[in-house]
Amino acid sequence: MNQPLWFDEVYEDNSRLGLKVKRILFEGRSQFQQIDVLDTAAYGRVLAIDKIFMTSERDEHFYHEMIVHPALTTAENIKRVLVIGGGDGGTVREVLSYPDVEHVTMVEIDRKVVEISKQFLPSIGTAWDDPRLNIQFRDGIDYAKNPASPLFDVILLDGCDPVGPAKGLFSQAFYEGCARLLTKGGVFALQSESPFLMQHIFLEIQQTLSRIFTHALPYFGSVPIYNSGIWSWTYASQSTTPHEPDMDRVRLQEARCKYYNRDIHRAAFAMPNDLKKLLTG
Ligand code: SPD
Repeated sequence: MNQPLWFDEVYEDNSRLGLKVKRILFEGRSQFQQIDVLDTAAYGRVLAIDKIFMTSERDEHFYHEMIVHPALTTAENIKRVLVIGGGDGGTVREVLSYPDVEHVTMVEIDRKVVEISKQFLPSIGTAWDDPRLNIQFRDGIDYAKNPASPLFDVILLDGCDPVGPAKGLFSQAFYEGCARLLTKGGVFALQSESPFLMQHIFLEIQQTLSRIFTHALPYFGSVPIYNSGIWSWTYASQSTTPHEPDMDRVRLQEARCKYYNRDIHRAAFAMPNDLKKLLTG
């Protein structure tokens, strides 16, 4: 009898999250990384990069709604948005759900991730044809450092874990570049890893961002397909007062989102005691 096929994300040789695979839809290497698309029993179609789960048909809303809406409901203006990474299309889909967004630049290093996502994950990237979207296949690190890059009201960093080409997306120089590209009242939000299993990376991100921005506030949620389940994002801005959500924008999202609403938004910023101690001493 054939053994069932399992695909594991292994973290530091200490823990692994495994999914039973019904069918491998794509496996191959791009110029930058290993890309796999699997049809799984528990999560539907799943995208993995360098053997790390990125997103799945069944749980993608937990991640994409949370990387986008805390920033987009609170930034002073949301006309111009920059998304760095996010090659599966889930983040730009959420951004483009706001009629006030006039222009989105998506800077993705790996054209192949976009091609494969368009082909195998059409339910995630539903906004590829939106005329407000401009995709540039180039390195987000260079883009952020380039003095010729234009300014944005919101910048979202939807990158991988700090391995391979994504490593530089966790550096102070890169975050400084993003800060320079923000308009006044602008917001920078990024995925900031598991505050439990990857706590050292999470803490380093907080410390680095706090050196650059007036506010750097982590917020939390669950992403079932990520190792350890509990996940964090960080909200950073140069404003002197914290941003309050624009309730018209919140209501718009409450009418369409599966996960995000005003209570989730507020509760996500609640800080667990152990992390509070680690961050504030
Ligand atoms: N541990 C995986 C973190 C990956 C975060 N980005 C995922 C891309 C989804 N658009």
